[in-house]
Amino acid sequence: FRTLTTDSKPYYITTPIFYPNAIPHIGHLYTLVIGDIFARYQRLLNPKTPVNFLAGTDEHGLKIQKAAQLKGLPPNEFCDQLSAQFRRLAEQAQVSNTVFMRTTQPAHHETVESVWRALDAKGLIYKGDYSGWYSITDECFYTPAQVNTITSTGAPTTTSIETGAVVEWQHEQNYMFRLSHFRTSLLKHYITANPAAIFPPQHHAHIVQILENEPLEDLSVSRPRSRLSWGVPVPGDPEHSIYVWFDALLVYLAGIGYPWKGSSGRVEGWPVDLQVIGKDILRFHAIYLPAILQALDLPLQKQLLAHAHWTVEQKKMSKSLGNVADPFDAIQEFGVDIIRFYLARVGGRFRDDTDWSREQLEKHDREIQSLLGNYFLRITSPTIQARMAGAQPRSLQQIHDDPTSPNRELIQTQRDLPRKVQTYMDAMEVGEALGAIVDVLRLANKTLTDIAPWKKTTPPEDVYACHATALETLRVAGVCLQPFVPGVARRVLDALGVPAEERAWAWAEEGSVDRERVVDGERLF
Ligand code: ME8
Repeated sequence: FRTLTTDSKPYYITTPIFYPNAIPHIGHLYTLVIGDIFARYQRLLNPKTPVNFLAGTDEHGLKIQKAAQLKGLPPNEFCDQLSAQFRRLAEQAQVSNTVFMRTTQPAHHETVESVWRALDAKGLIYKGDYSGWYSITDECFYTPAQVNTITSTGAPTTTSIETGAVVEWQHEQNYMFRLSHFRTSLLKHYITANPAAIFPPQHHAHIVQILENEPLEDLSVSRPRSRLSWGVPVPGDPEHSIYVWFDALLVYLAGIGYPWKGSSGRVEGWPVDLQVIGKDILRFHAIYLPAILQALDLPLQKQLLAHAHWTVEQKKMSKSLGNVADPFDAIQEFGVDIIRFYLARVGGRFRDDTDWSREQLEKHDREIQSLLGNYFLRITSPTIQARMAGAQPRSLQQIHDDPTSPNRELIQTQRDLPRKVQTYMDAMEVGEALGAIVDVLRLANKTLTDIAPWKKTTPPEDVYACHATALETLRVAGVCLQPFVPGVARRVLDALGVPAEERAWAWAEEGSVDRERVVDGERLF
């Protein structure tokens, strides 16, 4: 197992901070859950290293300003109401974030000002004339090459080719960040220093291709106050507000108290070890943020995981389109563990968009209930207890070493499971990791059916061996399931009487079940 390195910095993991322009949907829940799986996994793997886990809401900008106006509310009240929904979602989904940042918090505001001043002092911010196509939905400028104008339905509309969002031509005086200075150093980072920085690899290749082939233009980082009143004022020039993305990306620094430095002289808790984002915001996290970090002489994020999207009828689920599935309803109806299981199992490959499907959700509900819940009930039934009476106790090793034992394959597979899951998790293959656990449970169910310990003709010794193997399978699976379905995993381990201090990852291999402590007939779901 991986042990502590000399770098005793807390593990730092982040999700995006979401726009509270509407209530959250399944896509937001999914990102939170994926982040949480990694956070919980890290805590189990290295129990001595604290995990900082940031989530939050991105509250400035035109999109929020406009949405609040439509509701007839002052933007701060509007944000208070909706931000609370994102926080409630994280709580209901048992997401173990340690901090929930709102960009309207004074602490965040201070970080943004301080970064602005630092970049300004280095001559990396200048005032210039800027024109381009702005999308309020996407909160970014597009170049003429990135948009399309359609005239078929009367008035011409211009939209972003990438997202389909409507754009408007803007010409104004803005502050610019010298992003163009960082093209070579970013390329060097992605090609030589950290060639696996972005996962899945297709996104890494895409970013390298952009940096190699497209001109990296300076970034407009402010808007005239007359257009954008809901934002952090530019230090020293209150006629301008800071661009919402520049503000938002700094939340990852604000979340660990930047610019505060510890006794080492380093920014404590930096860098981020893992950023989970959707592929829609890759450019901001893979180009803009790293450039700002290089400008600040800070180390870059170690790893970016850019996942694909949940779709409805092949269209991206989005607040702007309104084609959303309600995560609160889903949790209410199926229970949090089933939803987490479905999101991780189906969405754990990160590469392809997936249609949200009630039918698939129900299928996965049945799968885990049967493989885990029913299995536990079957193995701890009074019939089996009675059928074991008088059997000579044997250790798992003895059961395994018996060449005729029908439990051998299961024992071996279950022993290999923690390492297998770890290998997948370290490669960020969350779907495969969970799949490996499901495979062991499937084999366990098959083994149980083959041995049929409830049959009168099965000798008590065989019932005992089958029962002992099953309890151990459940224990190992229970430990390994903790990051994914924390509630069910806790109930499995509680029912097996596994002490709290024996649930860390290393115990999956080292521990054992104390039969005296097992509570029979528990319902796990
Ligand atoms: O972009 N499928 O906020 P946002 C999967 N505030 N994930 C989805 C999704 C879908 N259909 N829809 C949204 C912003 N997401 C900025 C981020 S970070 C400094 C600022 C998830 O509310 C996914 O993680 O539009 C995506 O990247 C994020 O929500 C966008 O949320």
